[in-house]
Amino acid sequence: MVWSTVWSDRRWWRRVADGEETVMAHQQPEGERPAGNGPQSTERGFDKQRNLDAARNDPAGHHLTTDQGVRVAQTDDSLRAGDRGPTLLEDFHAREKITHFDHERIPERVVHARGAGAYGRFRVYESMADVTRADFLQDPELETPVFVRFSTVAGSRGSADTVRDVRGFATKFYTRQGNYDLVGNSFPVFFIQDGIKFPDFVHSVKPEPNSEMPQAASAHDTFWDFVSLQPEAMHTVMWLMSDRAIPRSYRMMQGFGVHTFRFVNAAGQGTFVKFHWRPLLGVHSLVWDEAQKCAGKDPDFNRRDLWTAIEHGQYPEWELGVQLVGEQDEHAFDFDLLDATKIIPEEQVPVRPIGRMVLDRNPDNFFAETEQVAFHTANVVPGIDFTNDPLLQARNFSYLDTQLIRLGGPNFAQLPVNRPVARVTNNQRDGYGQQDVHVGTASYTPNSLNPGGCPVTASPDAGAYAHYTQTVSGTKIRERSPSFQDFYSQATLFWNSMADWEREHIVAAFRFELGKCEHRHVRERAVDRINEIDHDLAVAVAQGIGVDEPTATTTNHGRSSPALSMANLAGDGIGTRTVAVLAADGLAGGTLRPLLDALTERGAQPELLGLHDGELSTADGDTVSAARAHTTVSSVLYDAVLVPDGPEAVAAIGADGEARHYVLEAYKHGKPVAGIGAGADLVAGLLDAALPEASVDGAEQGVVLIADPADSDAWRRFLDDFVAALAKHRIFTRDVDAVAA
Ligand code: HDE
Repeated sequence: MVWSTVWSDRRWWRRVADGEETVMAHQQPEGERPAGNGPQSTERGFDKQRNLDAARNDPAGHHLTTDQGVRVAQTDDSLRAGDRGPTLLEDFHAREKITHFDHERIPERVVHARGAGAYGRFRVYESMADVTRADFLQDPELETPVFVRFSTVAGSRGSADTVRDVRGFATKFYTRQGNYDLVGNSFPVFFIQDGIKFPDFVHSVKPEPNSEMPQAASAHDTFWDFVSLQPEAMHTVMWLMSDRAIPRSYRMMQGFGVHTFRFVNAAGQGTFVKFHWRPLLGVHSLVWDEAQKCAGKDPDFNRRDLWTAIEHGQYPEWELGVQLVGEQDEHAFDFDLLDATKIIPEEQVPVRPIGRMVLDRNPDNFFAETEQVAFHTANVVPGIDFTNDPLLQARNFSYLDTQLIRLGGPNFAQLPVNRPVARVTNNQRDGYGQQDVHVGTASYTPNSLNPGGCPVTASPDAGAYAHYTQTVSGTKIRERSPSFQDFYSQATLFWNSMADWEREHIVAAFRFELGKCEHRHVRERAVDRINEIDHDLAVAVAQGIGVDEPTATTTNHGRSSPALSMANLAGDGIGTRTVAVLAADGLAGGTLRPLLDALTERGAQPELLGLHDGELSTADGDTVSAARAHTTVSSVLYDAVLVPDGPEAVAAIGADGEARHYVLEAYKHGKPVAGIGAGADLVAGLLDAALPEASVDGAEQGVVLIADPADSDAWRRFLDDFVAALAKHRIFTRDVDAVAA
């Protein structure tokens, strides 16, 4: 099926199947477009997809050829002297095919190696001209194409998605003034203050160099050794120990620019700015036991989730927000705006929503697009500038440098995914893989040989980048500013802002991670550092990892910031939540169909998991198709589990250990569990047996049961309760420790 992009009635781009509508509303008629790789514009936007079309290679209707375009008659046997004889050097096709294969791999990213990307569009709500002259932030009617790459940080390219880690959230805006890259993370803060520490930090979290273990994990000695010796890390360590580090979905994750950047308006006036992405689906995470199991059951869990949602037309959306601080207020905070280990609490400077992004197209080719995309913090457009944050300054060096080795030379900006939609003309020449055929004799400025001396420089009024004017003076010094020396206040602020269940998960995470450290002194030092954040937290951690409780009492400042708690960021819809509906022959089709319809109508995705794949017979003599057999998936891959009615089916489900495990494991992970008729009896029986001491049912506990589905009032209540439980995402008030699952 061919997909194209149309203007939807919600004023967002969406793709529809071929045949319904194939014209892209923003496409400009062929003749009106400038030649070359220049802007393919309309009044309202620039078409990156058209820009990519030139590079797309679709085999449909074509013969197999060599790289030279010569058609190939046979590709299964090499050319040889006699059918049992030696292979001939003359076989140019075999040599070319194998040589190309030998060179297929490029170095993976030194960090953020594992990622998933998608294309989409961004649009500002209203002109931001008062603070920035950035063209893509002026006109609410203008939409700017984007490519976003989400990633984990520590793991290799083939590592699992659901590890405990920061997530990258890098956005390339293909603006008509050139590419702007907002290379952010899922946490608003970073582990270190100065980029010179980045190699040390990354070496500590990567697998230990002697054994190359553990993969994609911070739960080992070198990480905890480093962060406990480098206490500026402790604020971000708190985020890492929280559920923020195991997102349910990239689509349910916040993103942050982290550094303080600078907006500059047409008058040259600067405003400090912090960037925030907020997912419209709310912010949700996995629980740690589930995350570890997902890593085995589906190592592609987050990547698949993004891909599938986009393929199903459930396009993820984020709102872009900014915190703006006038230059006069640079020193109005009890932390330094240039310190990337600090947030600006939202209660102090609210986040102003300024626009929205939707991701609506998967890449055609992972390597060409997601792997070869090259982000760079220094890819800025007029109106966006840097600050002296020493982490940002180092990044402005590192990202260009790293692409040179990763993508093999200086022409990576010409790769289709990296190519700006803005016209590129300059005197940079040659190099490996040069794609452009530069015309003319003069490749220098100034020149009098090219017509008009082109390419000629532009004035800021004609769209040229103008660096923010700033007086800089100082003594050459290798020293950290005293304003960077408070390492614990905001770590405490984070801890104080957590809901009870978030705190429990943080304590458990610390115990798990430090419990993996072999060196006792590393555990002890980490507890000392935690003690600086909160004494009770340090005591709780120490008790779990077999070290002495810290004796030094520290004082918690008692401040909190509600915006930091995921409990306040849940949202209220059930869009794209997945429900595992266990099924077997003999299930009651009469109640099943309206249930599936009701959930689907509300945007959820119920899936019938049969005890066997294929057609299942219903009690009323009909058949329904299982989406797949329950043995091929697992409860950890779903947001809720439901057992439908039908005594024969329920008996079979109850007799199947793996099916029973679905119910108990979902309960343990805080997920809604539901049952209808005989299915309700099964769910209640399983939970009673697992937790004989506790009263576990009740819709407020996310256990939603209906005895008689024929009772229409009860049915309505059942549906409402189940939907409400799904919207909560997880019910963390349950006492689940005793559940063996
Ligand atoms: Fe990165 N980082 N980083 N980083 N980073 C890279 O660039 C680096 C930092 C982030 O999907 C590398 O192309 C230094 C903070 C993302 O392609 C490399 C420092 C934040 C991605 C690099 C930092 C990030 C990267 C590796 C400390 C959040 C993935 C491959 C000064 C604001 C981009 C590459 C993608 C990737 C260097 C710190 C985010 C080596 C030196 C802080 C999302 O250049």
